[in-house]
Amino acid sequence: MTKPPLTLHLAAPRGFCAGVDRAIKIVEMALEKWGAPVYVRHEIVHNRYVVDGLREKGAVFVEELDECPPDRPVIFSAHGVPKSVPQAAKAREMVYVDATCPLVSKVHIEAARHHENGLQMVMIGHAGHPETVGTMGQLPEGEVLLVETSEDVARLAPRDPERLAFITQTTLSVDDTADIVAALKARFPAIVGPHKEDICYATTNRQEAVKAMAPDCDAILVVGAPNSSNSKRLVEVGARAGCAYAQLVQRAADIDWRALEGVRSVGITAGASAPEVLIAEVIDAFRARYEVTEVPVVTAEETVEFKVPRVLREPA
Ligand code: 0O3
Ligand code: SF4
Repeated sequence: MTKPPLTLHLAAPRGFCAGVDRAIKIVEMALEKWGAPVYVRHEIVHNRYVVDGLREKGAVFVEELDECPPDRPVIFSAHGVPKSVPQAAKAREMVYVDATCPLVSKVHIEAARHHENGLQMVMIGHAGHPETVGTMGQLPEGEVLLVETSEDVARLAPRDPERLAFITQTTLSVDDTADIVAALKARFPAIVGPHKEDICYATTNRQEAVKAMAPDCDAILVVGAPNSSNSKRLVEVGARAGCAYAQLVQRAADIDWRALEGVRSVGITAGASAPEVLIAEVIDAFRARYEVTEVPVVTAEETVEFKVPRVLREPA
């Protein structure tokens, strides 16, 4: 039987970012250095395949530090942790390695600097997301006010509207965040903050690539996990940029082939925590059903790399 033709638009950049790459390496190197088990507080990155693979090598995933024994090393996930977490690890004399992405740590430092200057913070982020919890947890209770939408900005009741700064989660929608920042500046003209926001290069680039391909795609599949903020934003960006069907899939088995009946062009991208092997699996699933023509959609080149912490680079 002849296969129907299909154009596959392959977004680039897609998939792993430098912070995710580093965080996974940290767990692997910690397992090599100290042997199993090594504890990891929270999913190292939001991807079940990655987490299961590390678990097989001897990593034990927990949600809170007090679930770890004091005599085994513990790693903090790429999303960052409140200040109280390393403090508690120190108090228990634990060996810990912080896999917080340096671009998240940069936001923590920004928040601390504004606080030292006597400014109250407004954080643009998603309530309950570990990065938001970690960043808000850099400062004492009440010093960081959270907004998720422009409507939330109207409800803010800061201590002093003249002495405010804003920070953001790194994985937000670039366009939604621009609207929220505009609402903040309109209501609080004295508010200080980064040039635009704290959204990282990887989030920005992946959204750009999706925007570029969306008008040419009957459907877009984003490889990523349901708890991955940056992956979910890619689905929204694709839909908003004009693609009628944008869907998150964890791997090939999740593809709804009936929903794709009749499509002639499909866009493929992946969140920053989705491994290449799952992206390849999705592409292969299309090759099995269609006569595929691949079209790369390259909107940026990425060369960012982060070193692992020194403790893991030193000989055992
Ligand atoms: O923050 P998000 O839910 O997107 O996290 P992921 O999916 O693990 O991706 C990595 C991003 C990150 C660690 C924080 O910026
Ligand atoms: Fe770091 Fe950005 Fe990757 Fe988050 S998405 S881990 S901030 S590079």
